Amino acid sequence: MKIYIDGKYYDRKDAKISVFDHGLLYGDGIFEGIRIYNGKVFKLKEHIERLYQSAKAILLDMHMTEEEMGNAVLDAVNINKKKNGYIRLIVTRGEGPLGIDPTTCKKATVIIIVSDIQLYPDEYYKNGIEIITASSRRIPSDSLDPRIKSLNYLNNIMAKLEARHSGCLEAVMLNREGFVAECTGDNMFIVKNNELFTPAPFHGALDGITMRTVMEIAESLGIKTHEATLTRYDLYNAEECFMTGTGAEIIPVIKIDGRIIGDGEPMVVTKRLINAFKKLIMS
Ligand code: PXG
Repeated sequence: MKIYIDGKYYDRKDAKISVFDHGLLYGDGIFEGIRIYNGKVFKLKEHIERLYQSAKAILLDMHMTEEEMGNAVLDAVNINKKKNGYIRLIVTRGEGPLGIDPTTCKKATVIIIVSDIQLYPDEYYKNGIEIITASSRRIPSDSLDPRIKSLNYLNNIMAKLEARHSGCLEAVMLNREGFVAECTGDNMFIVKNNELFTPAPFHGALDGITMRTVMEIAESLGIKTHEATLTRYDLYNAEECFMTGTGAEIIPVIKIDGRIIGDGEPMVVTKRLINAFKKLIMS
């Protein structure tokens, strides 16, 4: 495995960054998780665009054009000879003195790891997954816009811990008002009257690339989609529920806080979307 750091490639054991990097010291940085399917980088343009929008929002000087960044990602994939896998693209504020002030950092650090990912075991894709609602809430959007894919995941990690302590693999997070935001690393969808509903980003959800892809697929299948305001009641009474993300892809949810969703097994709309998604990524 060859890891890209600031224009050079290193073996895994030599791929190291400074302990004075503000990405480590303060979580000051942004990232993207991207898939490689069948020799192609999936939705590269969308991921690069989101990365640069995150950078703009946190006033991070990228010192590379979007095109150069995209080419660096493609180069890293080629050097690692990966046909199917997962790319972690990270940009930190860079090295600087101790002290939170980001203006003291000289140059952003760019890291590209080309590896593999499987977030959930296969059986969960077939049979569905049980999740809980976490008591840890999403950071309010007026404090940190959820569309920024930042290196600050501690509140999601707290929710993930709650899930693990209840014997589940994932948790739904609510926003400060108690509306459904998203899961710790996935967007959330419900099906009601054969239409799709997902919380709007301003409720505290990342503007997910898989979420947008699923909405496009659904529309092409004649399934109406809505960005909506959802409560736990809506989740419990949904006909179907599933999560989406680059890591998770589409995973059916069959139980939430002990309530069985629909028939308690992956159902027709979710299955149709999973099949169409599989076709798309293999095309
Ligand atoms: N919400 C959050 C908080 C995320 O971190 C998503 C939604 C789904 O967005 P995309 O654009 O990927 O459809 C994410 C993405 C990991 C991992 O290593 C996490 C994500 C993606 C890939 C890997 O846990 N989360």
